[in-house]
Amino acid sequence: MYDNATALLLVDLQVDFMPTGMLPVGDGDAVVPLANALMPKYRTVVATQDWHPANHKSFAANHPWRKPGQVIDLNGLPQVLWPIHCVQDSWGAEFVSTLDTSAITEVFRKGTDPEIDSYSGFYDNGQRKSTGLADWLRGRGIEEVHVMGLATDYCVKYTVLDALREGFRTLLIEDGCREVELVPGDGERAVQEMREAGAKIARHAELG
Ligand code: VGL
Ligand code: ZN
Repeated sequence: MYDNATALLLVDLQVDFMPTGMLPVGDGDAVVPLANALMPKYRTVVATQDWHPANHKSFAANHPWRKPGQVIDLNGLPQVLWPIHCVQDSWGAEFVSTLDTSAITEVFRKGTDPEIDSYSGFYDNGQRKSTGLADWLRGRGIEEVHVMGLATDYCVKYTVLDALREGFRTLLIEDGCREVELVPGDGERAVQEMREAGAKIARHAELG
């Protein structure tokens, strides 16, 4: 059991990010048993949920003649276009059925504004609107977060960078993550970026 000031953050363990989902993360299902094993060790477990309206502008299908993987300018920010995924109330947006959701303390949803994407569980990609996660954590006396989930090079990375910016000691559970890797090497580069920003990187077996 960790002390009460440490929370586990589970990033986007949803059907659409599993290998058979709409935005498949290779081997993404392999981290679910790890999440289940870790949850009972924390008093506070937060799960983020990518939660897009069907008209979300991160979907390639909502732009004529665009396909997934292309990058556009969306309201002044570069935006990777994705397949339709994690549409609010759809099956693909649900937590994967193998995840033990009974141990989750609170769920934070993100990506609900169709005009801006939100990889981080804390803020949208323009740092314009907060999900309330940082204040919620502080309200519970949390000082340190342990982060795992999907995908290393997008939602995990931005969640970790924002956690650090918000002043939380932040540890990445490296073997609890998998990457999308639109470009080969993106996963490794993301881990490097998190390390340089001040995150501790550990494998789950090394956790206290
Ligand atoms: C994610 C791309 C689009 C993620 C979410 O969870 O990493 N990636 N939406
Ligand atoms: Zn998304």
